[in-house]
Amino acid sequence: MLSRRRFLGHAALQSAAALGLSCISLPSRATGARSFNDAMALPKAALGQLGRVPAIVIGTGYGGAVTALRLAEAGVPVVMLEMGRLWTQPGSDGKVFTKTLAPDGRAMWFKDKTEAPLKTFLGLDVINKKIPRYAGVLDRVNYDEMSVYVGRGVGGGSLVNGAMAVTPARWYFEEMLPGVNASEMYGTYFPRANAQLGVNQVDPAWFETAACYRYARVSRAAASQSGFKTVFVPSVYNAKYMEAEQANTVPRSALGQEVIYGNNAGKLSLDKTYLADAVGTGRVTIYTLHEVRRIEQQSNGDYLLTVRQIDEVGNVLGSFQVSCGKLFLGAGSLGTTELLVRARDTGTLPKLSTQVGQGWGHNGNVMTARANHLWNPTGAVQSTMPAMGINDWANPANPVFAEITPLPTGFENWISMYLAITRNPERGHFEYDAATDTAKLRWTRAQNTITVNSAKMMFDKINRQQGTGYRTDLFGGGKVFADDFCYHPLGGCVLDVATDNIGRVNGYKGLYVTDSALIPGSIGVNPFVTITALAERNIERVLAQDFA
Ligand code: FAE
Repeated sequence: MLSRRRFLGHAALQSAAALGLSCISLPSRATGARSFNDAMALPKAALGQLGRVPAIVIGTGYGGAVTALRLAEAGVPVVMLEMGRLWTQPGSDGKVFTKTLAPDGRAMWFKDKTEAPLKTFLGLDVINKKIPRYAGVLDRVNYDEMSVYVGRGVGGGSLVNGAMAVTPARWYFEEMLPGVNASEMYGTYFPRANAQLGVNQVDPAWFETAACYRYARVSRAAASQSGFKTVFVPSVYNAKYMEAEQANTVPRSALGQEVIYGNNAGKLSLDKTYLADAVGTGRVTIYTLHEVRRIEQQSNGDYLLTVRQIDEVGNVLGSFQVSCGKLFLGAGSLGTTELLVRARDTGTLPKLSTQVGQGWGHNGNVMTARANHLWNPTGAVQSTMPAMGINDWANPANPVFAEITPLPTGFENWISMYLAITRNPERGHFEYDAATDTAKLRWTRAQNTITVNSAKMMFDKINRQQGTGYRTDLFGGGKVFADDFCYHPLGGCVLDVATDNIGRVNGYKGLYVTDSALIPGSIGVNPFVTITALAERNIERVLAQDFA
C-alpha cells in the first residue's frame, strides 16, 4: 500500500511531466490533499528568483535522494538541482522510455549514435543506432582510456541500472571504510536502505522453472561444475511483476529487453521510492534540466551556485544564480568530483585539499562472454534483471564476484555473459582541464591488468572444464574482456580523506558529499545499496550535529 506521502509525491512527479514543468513540488495546499488533482505540481518560482534557500542538493541519484528526504523530514526546505529530465511522462509511442532495439533520442544523453556496452554482434555493427541529440537517460562519459556509464534524470543511475541490490561482505566493507562503524551499518543503515529501496528477490522455486532465467541456470551449472558457488542476487525489480511478465499477464519490461535505456515497468527506481517520499513531504522542490556549473563561497559563508538551464534538445535557456546555507553534493562520483576539482582549480573554492579528485576506481568492473555448446541453449527470452552471481569473493588468491548477466537478443544465442567485479587496488585521479572546463579522468588501460587477469582466471577455469571458449565478436576489435568501460564509478572525494567521517568536505563548513564519490574505488559488489546506506548514516549525523 502506498503511503499518503508517497502518493502525493507520485502525483506531483507525474503531473509535473504532464504539464511540461522543469520545477517539481507539491503546492502547499496539497499537504491536506485528498485526490490526485489536489496534489498536482504547480509552477513555483524560477530558480533565478529564489535568492537564498537553506539547503541545496545537487543531483537526484541515491546519495542526493536520501539526503533530500531526511532533510525534509527534519523540517528543512530543500531545493534539488538535476541536469537530466523527469522520466514519468509517456512519449508519442505511449512509452516513457525508448525501445532498446530501436532507440530514439530518449536513449542517450546528447549523442548522435547510441554507445551501448556491446559494440558488435557476430562482428557486425548492428547494435548501435543513429539517434537525434536529446537529453536521453543514459550517458557514456568517454575519457582517454576509460568510459563510464551514468544515468541522467530524476533518479540518476536508478533509471538505467540493473537493479541488483547487493549488501557487501562485511569484512570487505570494514577493510574499505575502516572509519565507519560496521555494526551500525549492518544493524541499522543497510536494513534501512534495503527497506526504503524496496529490495526483494525472485522466488527460488519459480526461478528453477522460469524460461527467462534459463541463461542463469546454464551459467550456474557451469560455475558449480568448476567448483564455484553461486548466490541469488537481491533486486529492486518487483519479482512478482516479473512472474506476471513470464505468465504474459502484464506488459513486458525485464522480459521485453528493457534495461539500460530505462524500464517502462517493474523497477523501483528512486522516483518511485525516496524521491516520491521526499517530494511528498511538501518541502522538496526539484529543478530538472538545471546543471550546476560553478560553486563559490560568499563572505557570509553561504554558497553561491551558477546554474545553466537547458531544454530537452539542448538549447540553453539561461544561466541563473542561487545561494544556500548548506550545500550537499550528490552528482555522482564523476559529477561531484568534477564540480569540486573545477572549484578548487579555478579558485572559487581555493581551500579544497589536494585529496579532492583522488582515489577513483571502477569497482574492478569487467565484462566477458562465453560461447556455450549447441546442446546448452540459454533461451530466446531472457530477463534483463540478473538474479544470480558467482560468488568467489572470499577466495584470497583471486576474489571475484561475477554477475550472470543476460544477452537478450530475442533469439537463441548460446551466450553466457558476465559482469565481473574484481579486486583491483589501482586508483585513478581527476585533473582540471581549462580548455574544456571539465575534469579529466587519469586512468590507463594498463591499470586494468589485474582486473582482466582476475576475471580470466575464473572464466578460463570454467571454459576448460566445460570445453567452451570466449566470444570475440561483442566488445569490438576481437576483445574478450571489455576493459574500456565501467558501470560502477566510485571515489574522487573519499570519506575520511577528502572529507571528515560524515562527508563534510575538508576546508569548508556547510559543504557535504553524499554519494558514490565517498567510496574509495571498490566495494566488491554492485554499489547502490552501500551508497544509500552510507548516505543514510551520514545525514543522520549531519542533522544531529549541524542542524541542531
Ligand atoms: P547517480 O545515481 O549517478 O546520480 C547523480 C545525479 O546527478 C545524476 O542524475 C546526474 O544527472 C546528476 N548530475 C551530475 N552532475 C550534475 C550537475 N553538475 N548538476 C546537476 N545535476 C548533476 O549518483 N549499481 C548497483 O548497485 N546495481 C546495479 O545493478 C547497477 N547496474 C548499473 C547499470 C548501469 C547501466 C549503470 C550506468 C550503473 C549501474 N549501477 C548499478 C551503478 C549505480 O547506478 C551507481 O553506482 C549509482 O547510481 C551512483 O549513485 P550516486 O548517488 O553516486
